[in-house]
Amino acid sequence: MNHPKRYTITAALPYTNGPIHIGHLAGVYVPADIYVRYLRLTGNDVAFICGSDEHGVPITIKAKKEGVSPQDIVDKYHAIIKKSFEDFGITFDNYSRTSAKIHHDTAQEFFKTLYDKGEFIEEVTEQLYDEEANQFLADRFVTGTCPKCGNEEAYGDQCERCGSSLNATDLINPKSAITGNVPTLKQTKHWFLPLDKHEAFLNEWILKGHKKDWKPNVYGQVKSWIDDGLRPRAVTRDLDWGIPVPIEGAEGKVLYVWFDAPIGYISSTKEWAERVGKDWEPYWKDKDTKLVHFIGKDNIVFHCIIFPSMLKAEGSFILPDNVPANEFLNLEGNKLSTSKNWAVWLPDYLEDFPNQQDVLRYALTANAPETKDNDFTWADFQARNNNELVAIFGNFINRVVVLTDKYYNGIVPAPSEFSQVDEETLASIKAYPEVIASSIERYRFREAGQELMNLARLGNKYLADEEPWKVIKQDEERTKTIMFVALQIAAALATLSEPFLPFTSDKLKAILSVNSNGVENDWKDITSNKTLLPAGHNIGKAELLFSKIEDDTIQKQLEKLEASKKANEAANKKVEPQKDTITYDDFSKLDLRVGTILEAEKMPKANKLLVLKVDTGIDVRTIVSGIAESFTPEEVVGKKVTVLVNLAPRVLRGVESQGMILMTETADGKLVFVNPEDENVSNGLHIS
Ligand code: B3M
Ligand code: ZN
Repeated sequence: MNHPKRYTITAALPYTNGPIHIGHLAGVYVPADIYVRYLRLTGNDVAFICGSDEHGVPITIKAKKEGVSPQDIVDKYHAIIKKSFEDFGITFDNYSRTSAKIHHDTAQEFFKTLYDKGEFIEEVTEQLYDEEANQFLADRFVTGTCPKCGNEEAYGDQCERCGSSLNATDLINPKSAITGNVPTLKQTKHWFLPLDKHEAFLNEWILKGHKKDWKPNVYGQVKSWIDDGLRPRAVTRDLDWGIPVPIEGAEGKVLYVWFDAPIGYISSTKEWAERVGKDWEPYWKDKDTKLVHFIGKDNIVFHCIIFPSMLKAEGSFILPDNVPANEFLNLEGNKLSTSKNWAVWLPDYLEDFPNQQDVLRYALTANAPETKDNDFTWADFQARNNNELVAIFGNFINRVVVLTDKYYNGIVPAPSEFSQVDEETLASIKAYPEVIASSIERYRFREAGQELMNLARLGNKYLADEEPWKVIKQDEERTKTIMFVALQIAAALATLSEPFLPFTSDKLKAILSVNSNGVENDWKDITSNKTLLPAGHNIGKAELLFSKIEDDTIQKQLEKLEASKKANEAANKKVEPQKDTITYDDFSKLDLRVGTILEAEKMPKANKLLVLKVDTGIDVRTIVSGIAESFTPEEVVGKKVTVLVNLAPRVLRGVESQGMILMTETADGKLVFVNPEDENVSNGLHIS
């Protein structure tokens, strides 16, 4: 394999509005760290760059919610995120933050360069404005219906359902995220990056260029955006949190967070270079440097279209060689969500599973959402640990080390003649670096991780077939050969596991006295003719690499999830204010009766409606009810319900509805028949 020696590897800058969770890890940081560790191990010059993304609307919203300043929020989460990455073993060369001076300077300078080159369009346009909050609304300050896919919860910068990149004014029925009000339009001046002007270049570079080897999910998204036609995009905002726009006439305006954040990769590289006494420029400007961005799928447009257009417009930078974006990880069947607290948070994991970073790394890699969304379950986590790490990898190492200690006092025995199986086994070891490397270089980390486990499987099978514990009784020489071969597999695992299981790799190297005592192995040595653990080498004592995870540990995690979900639902439940007072006469106008549902069927072509036949005691009548998303027809037949029988009839989809069934809803939005005793309904919920 012939690759350039210098790599700039970036991992998406996490927003500092919450801690890191397993979705971030699986999508971005674990694969990036595997890739980087592999590159370092194979002798490359790597800058692994990250930092906190401290601007943008989510941070201001979080600050408002908690009644503190945005600076308080970013300081708090920057510290938490940075520490948890370190503790988890993500080996960034530099972890910066976008509030750093070096970043403000770099981003402003970048803007200024494009401005001076005439790369922006300056335009006064009408933007959404919240009169009550006295503020322009862009990005996550506004939600509404996506014009492309109809998602009613699209944001002013992006629809998370279909991935479209949007302008706030594209949204149908926009609503302010601050007050809930319908925004008005107000004129304001902004600077736009004319993406349409870069369409030809993007077409050439990505679609006609060599980017066919990009992951199909990435290539496909980019192609559809380009095919749809690109439009100018504002790169400034009317906000008070962010990097001031560095030109005259832009007072009170800041750079759009997605303009400054990717420049954060550059400023973080500068910060690193200054610290270690290097020149940053080759990492961003030498065309032999390979630039790779690790991101999640919601960031594709920014890394494949907008940032490259910015870099191209600036003129002196290289462009990414690849953007291996992952799909999303779900948790126990539901979308991970910071705001809904549906997540496994990294700081919590590190506390609940001390010294078990590699178990999570392994489970997330084995289940990585590389080609489609995937689900993390605690049951799978337990199975990966118990059935693979403990039963295969750990078991093999333990047997080899214990037997070596027992038979030879920890000294690697000298082999005599190799059998055919021995020769084949030694040859297979040599093939693994290439096999694993090839998967890693194609960004197939699940496959790579499984190949590593296959090497441990090979070791286990070898021992099980050769049975040194039996052979020792008849043939001491043969036993030495078997143990020698098994020890070579163990040594290969110590080195090859480093990208995937770095803590285990260190432990195993210590056990085998590798990279000390004169034995030094790197990735390439495994393929070479070098003996990884020579006869006479003294290894250390056995130590458990992994331990079994019991059912009650898993049960605790499941309970924790359930509890945090319930707490969050209760906290987010909006109790509507009381309506205007009515008189008894008003009330007595309502004719409420007990009824029984006799028949139910779905209203054709309507997702929400059921057509019911209800026995009200007075008569049997038809009632159309909007409950089809909460009940199947079969579930409601026979149910006793409260019916408002004197509501004026209404025709719905051609069917006359003669009354209304009273319903309420549970905390998670499911409708139920009125029954205050139902444990899922809480105080203050509306009956309607
Ligand atoms: N902070 C978005 C995110 O966390 C954003 C990434 C920036 S990378 C330059 O999804
Ligand atoms: Zn959409």
